[in-house]
Amino acid sequence: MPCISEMEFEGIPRSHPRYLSLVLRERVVEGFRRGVVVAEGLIAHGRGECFDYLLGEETREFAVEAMRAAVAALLLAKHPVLSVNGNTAALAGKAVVELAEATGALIEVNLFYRTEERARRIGELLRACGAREVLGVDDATARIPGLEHPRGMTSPRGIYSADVVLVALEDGDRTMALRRMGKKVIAIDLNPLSRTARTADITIVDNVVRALPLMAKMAREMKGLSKEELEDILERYDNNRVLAEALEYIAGRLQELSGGKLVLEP
Ligand code: PTJ
Repeated sequence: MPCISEMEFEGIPRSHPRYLSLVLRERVVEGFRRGVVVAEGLIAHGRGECFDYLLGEETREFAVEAMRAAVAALLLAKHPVLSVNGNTAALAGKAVVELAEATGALIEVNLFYRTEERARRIGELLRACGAREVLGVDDATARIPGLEHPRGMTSPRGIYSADVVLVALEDGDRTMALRRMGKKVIAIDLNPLSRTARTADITIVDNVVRALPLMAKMAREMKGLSKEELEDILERYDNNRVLAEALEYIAGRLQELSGGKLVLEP
């Protein structure tokens, strides 16, 4: 079974003005057909599409700033882990593997709607995308305190003992539980208002399909920086300001598109 994020989807004309958006839908639907993405993941994708529209479907400066801080945190970490769910595996499996290789992070399948069968399928998909080791498939024996049900299960070698965890399309409750465990949490979430976005230490308001490959490239470049330089990037970073800039950007864009008809209080 091929890596979904590297598949070509015949039947979508390249000339279509929404070609990329249609390809992303096909990736999620293919993931659904393979038992990688849950039905709820299709809804989550639609919500993401809506926020991506508001961002103009491009990576903005506030996201780049958050990515730099995130890469610095991953490179400084003793035990960094990339948490992968069904949607992320289908949309950007290859880029997850590239980021793991560039930062030395481990990859763990960590699911909100966990079943052992789906974890296994996601593990297989990530291996098809080039991952050498995938945690959380048959070793999710440790529970995140405060999270009942299978959604709380993690690998003792992975998220459970990690100091820095990157999550994408994550649930706010689990993000909070990871923070309570003392971990630094990096979130990729198109919605700057979500509980995850507002709880994480570093929030990248961007699409995983753009953010993850760009972060892998940044990591390869930033590897040459000293520990002090990386620490300096982290110290200067302010997540509240970055989130405010994301909202300001969306509001400004709506204002512009409405021809200045929206009244924004100063
Ligand atoms: O595979 P599982 O079992 O772990 O389940 C995964 C889903 C996504 C179904 C689960 O985590 C979920 O229900 O997530 P939520 O609560 O819908 O949150 C998803 C968040 O990700 C929302 O804020 C979306 O706007 C955002 N989002 C959706 N698509 C993307 C995205 N963020 C970045 N890139 C996207 N492509």
